[in-house]
Amino acid sequence: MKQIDEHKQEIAAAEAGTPDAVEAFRIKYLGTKGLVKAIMGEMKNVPNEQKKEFGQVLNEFKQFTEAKYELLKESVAASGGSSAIDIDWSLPGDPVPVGSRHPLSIVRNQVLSIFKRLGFAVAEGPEIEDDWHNFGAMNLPEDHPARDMQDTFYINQNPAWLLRTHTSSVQARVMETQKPPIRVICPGRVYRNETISARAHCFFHQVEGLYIDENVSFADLKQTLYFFVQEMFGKDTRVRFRPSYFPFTEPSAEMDISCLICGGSGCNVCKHTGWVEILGSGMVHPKVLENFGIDSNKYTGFAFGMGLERICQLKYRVNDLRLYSQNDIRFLQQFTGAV
Ligand code: 2NL
Repeated sequence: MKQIDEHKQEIAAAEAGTPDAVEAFRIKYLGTKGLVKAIMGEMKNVPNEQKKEFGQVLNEFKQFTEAKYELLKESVAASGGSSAIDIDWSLPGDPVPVGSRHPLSIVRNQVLSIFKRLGFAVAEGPEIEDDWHNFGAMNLPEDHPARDMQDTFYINQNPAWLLRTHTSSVQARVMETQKPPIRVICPGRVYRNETISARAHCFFHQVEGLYIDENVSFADLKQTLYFFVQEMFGKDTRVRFRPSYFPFTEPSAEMDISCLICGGSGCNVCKHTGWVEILGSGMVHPKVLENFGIDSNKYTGFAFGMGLERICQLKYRVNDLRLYSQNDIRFLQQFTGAV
């Protein structure tokens, strides 16, 4: 009886600030190996004539303990699972680390926003493509080396599918479903079967643009891309076009900008020429237009494509392509200050 009195005092004084502490209380006093059960086990040692009185005391002790348990449970629930006693609300909060945008995303967003201001709409499409949208529609002949297994990833289960090698496949899908005037800009990841090194990777990020309407000329191509360069790299940047060849454009041109690193006087980045190549472009080949039922006598268009890794390398001086996909936060954190 004396023991029970002592336990009652202890129980009355018990506190529990968390759900775990409430559970510990239950186990200690009301569990199958708890105190209440243990004291009830004492019943067999009580002389018969006292059993009734002791039984009543025991019962009352059990109810007392259960009531206390309910009380603790309620007060923890009311305080949202933690007690007001053991929390110092004046402590500073846990820091929430703010991430940074990936440099390729930063550059992609910059490129897109410039072309959006010129009225281009953003279009996206699948990374797994069929031969027609990636190659056939783009006027690449059956025996073109780009179609080779060595250069293109084909899907094992169905070699009619491949990983797109450029986002021209997205423009193909736009031409398939829309009529001119067409003015789209297509960002996305593209894949090529290359041995990975500082200068080559098996995937990269591209932005391609396409503009088709009546009377679109090479002058429009030049002025559009010149405007892009001025917005992207600054008003002092000069451009030059060099004749080139792509199966999907005719005529074709590559565009260089004056080297951002040395300002044109010659350095390692521009291999001492003062110029660096940033994109390929040209007037859309009439065959490509006709592939989509676009009358090449009525409509003309220009198109261009650029690798974002290259733009990013020039803007942020990233000298190893592998850095973009290694997820090394020492690299990524350097862009926290960029937009
Ligand atoms: C490069 C060069 C280029 C195109 C992409 C294109 C798309 C259509 C029709 C015609 Cl739908 N051309 N795209 C044209 C010229 C160059 O990309 O160096 N890319 C990284």
